[in-house]
Amino acid sequence: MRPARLRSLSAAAVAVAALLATAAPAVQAAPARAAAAPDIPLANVKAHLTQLQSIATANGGNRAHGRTGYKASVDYVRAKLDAAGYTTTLQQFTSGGATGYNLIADWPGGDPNQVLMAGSHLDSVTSGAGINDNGSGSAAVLETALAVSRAQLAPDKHLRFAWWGAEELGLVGSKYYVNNLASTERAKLSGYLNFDMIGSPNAGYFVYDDDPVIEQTFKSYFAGLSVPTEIETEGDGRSDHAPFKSAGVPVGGLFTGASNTKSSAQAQKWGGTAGQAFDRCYHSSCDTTTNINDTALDRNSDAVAHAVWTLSAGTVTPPTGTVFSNATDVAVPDNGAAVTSSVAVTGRTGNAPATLKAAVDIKHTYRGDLVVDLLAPDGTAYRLKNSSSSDSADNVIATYTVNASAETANGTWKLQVRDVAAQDTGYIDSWQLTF
Ligand code: DTR
Ligand code: CA
Ligand code: ZN
Ligand code: ZN
Repeated sequence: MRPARLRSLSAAAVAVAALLATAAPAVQAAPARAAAAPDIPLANVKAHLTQLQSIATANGGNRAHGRTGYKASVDYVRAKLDAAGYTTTLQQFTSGGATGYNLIADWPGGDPNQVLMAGSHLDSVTSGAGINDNGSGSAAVLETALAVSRAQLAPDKHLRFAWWGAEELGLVGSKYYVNNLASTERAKLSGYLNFDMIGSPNAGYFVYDDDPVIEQTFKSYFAGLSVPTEIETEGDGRSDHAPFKSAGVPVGGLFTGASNTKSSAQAQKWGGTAGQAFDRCYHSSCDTTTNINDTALDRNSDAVAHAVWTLSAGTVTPPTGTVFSNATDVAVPDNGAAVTSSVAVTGRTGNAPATLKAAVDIKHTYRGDLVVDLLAPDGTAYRLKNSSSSDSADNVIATYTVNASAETANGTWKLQVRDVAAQDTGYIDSWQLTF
């Protein structure tokens, strides 16, 4: 509420504001974590795409299995990795009478009994250069691997990157890798992250709905960007994560869409064109370097790095590092009824922690108008922020620590926001709970 402008403020609210204005909760710094991933430069990722495009152009217009363009693609990626200090291996296989190659790159160090993998297929279809499908995933994984080298990252877990052959023939390369991995080696895989089409021109932001920890790692990253995500539904077994999932390895990944059509609701939240395919050049000759959405490629490349950094830091174990988030905007009525935004907490055991972290992002002018509460699944309210007639600053972007140890962890938790003074409006942008 702005004191300079006389505004209606109920007497009760004035009394509450006066009484509690000094009781605003302390804003806690986010807990110290493993170093955050660096930004992945979009220009670097696009430079790899330019190289892959040149390779296709010089080799009959494609980078398909069994064609010269595929092996040239492998040689390009491998040379970058060798120069960056990786231990690279070419795994050969035969499909359709032609030799295929998987490129495997191990980053020296880390616990050999806990291996985190990230991969993408490097082959295209025969009809085109395959820049979105799947130069985009291959370039993002390559640039993330190079960022690991630049940072001289020394994660708790061992990092392994992979570029698969003959995915377009039916996940042939990744199946060959998993089937030829000794069961003792397979058991060491703590997770496999897959990136197949992450720069679609009419992009959607889809997260694979498989391992919950991997899924939440991606979802909380995009929540931090205030980018809503959806669960990937175009086809569970339709990329290289499928053989790993069948072998019991935790999997996850990102996808920006192929031939399915973007809905009006999706265009509303992501932009782009409703009624049009996410990628109109899917498996076509027009899948060239012009067939990329830079914003989607940049965001997804950064999400790849975030997941690699986060999930390879052995210290972030599920009981303390699981994030439940909601990035759907909720308008807060001016001087009106309270509104809520929910997160469904699952997979926990017992009660919530005594140091439950609630990170909120509420865009609202004159934040003194707002009262913010956390509602536990049983309805118990925990006051995060009181109103204050003197707090004229905008936006509530803060992390609160709540002693929720009396509450059952699993269930629907709600962020409740009420505007108790006329004028100045806003909305819940996103929020998350970290258990
Ligand atoms: N099979 C991939 C593209 C693809 C289609 N649906 C999905 C779902 C999840 C990941 C990838 C895909 C290809 O054509 O390479
Ligand atoms: Ca970036
Ligand atoms: Zn494809
Ligand atoms: Zn693909």
